Amino acid sequence: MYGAATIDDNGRLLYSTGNGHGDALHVSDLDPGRAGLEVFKVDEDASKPSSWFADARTGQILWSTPASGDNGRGVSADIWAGSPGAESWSSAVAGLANTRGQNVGRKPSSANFLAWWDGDPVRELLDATRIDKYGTGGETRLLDGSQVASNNGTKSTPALSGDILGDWREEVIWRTTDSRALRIYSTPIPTSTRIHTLMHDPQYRVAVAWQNTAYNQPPHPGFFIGDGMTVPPPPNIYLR
Ligand SMILES: [Ca+2]
Ligand SMILES: [Ca+2]
Ligand SMILES: [Ca+2]
Ligand SMILES: [Ca+2]
Repeated sequence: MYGAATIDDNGRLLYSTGNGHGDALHVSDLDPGRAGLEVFKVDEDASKPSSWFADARTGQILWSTPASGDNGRGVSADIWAGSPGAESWSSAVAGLANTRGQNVGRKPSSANFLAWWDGDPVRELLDATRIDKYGTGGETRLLDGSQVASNNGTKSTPALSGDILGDWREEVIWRTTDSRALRIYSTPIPTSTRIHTLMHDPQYRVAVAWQNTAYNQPPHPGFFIGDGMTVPPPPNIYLR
C-alpha cells in the first residue's frame, strides 16, 4: 500500500483511490465492527478530500472530509475508549472523528506517532520525546525523555518505535542530544492484557521496517488492539 495505490500480490494494481500523495497513511483493523482492514489517509491537493477512510481491500471510500489543500498530518488509532474502534484526526480538520467520520470530541494536541505504553489496550500519543495519554479534557504526560532528541525537523519522529523487547507494549528509541548513543525506553507499567509480542504479526513486522522508508509513520498490526478487543488470532509463525 503506497499512498492512494494498493498493489496486489501478483504485482498488478489492486486499486487506486486516485487521491495521490499524502503525508500520512494508517492501515489496520481501524473499525473492528466492520470486516477486514481499513485505511486512513490525508491528502495534500486542493482538488482531493482533505482526509478519507476506506476499505483497505477494495479502496471503497467510507467517509471523507472536504478538500482543504495540504493537510500535513493525520493519525488513526484507538486512543479513546469513549468511542468504539479507532479515532481519526488531522491538521486541517476540526475535531476527532469516529469510525463513521462523525466528530466525537477534542482533537489531540499532537498528530504524529503512537505507542502502547500504559496497561490498557487503548493506544497512547507519541510526539517528539514525549508520550501522552489522551483524555477528553486534555492529555496526561506519561513519559518525558530527558537529554534525548527526535528527528526529521518539524516531523519530530523517533529513531524507531515498536515492540522490540519484553511484552506487547511498544518501546521507543531516541538518540541522545549529542547523537553519541541510542536509548531504548520501555514501559514500567504492568498490564493484565496477555497477547503475543507484536513482531509475531507479519503486517506489524513490515510496519516497523516502513518507518524508515519514505515518510516515517507509526506501525500498526493486522488486527485490532484497543478497548473491547477480542483475543487476536494466534500467530502463524514456524521456528526452525
Ligand atoms: Ca475492520
Ligand atoms: Ca476508540
Ligand atoms: Ca494504553
Ligand atoms: Ca515491548
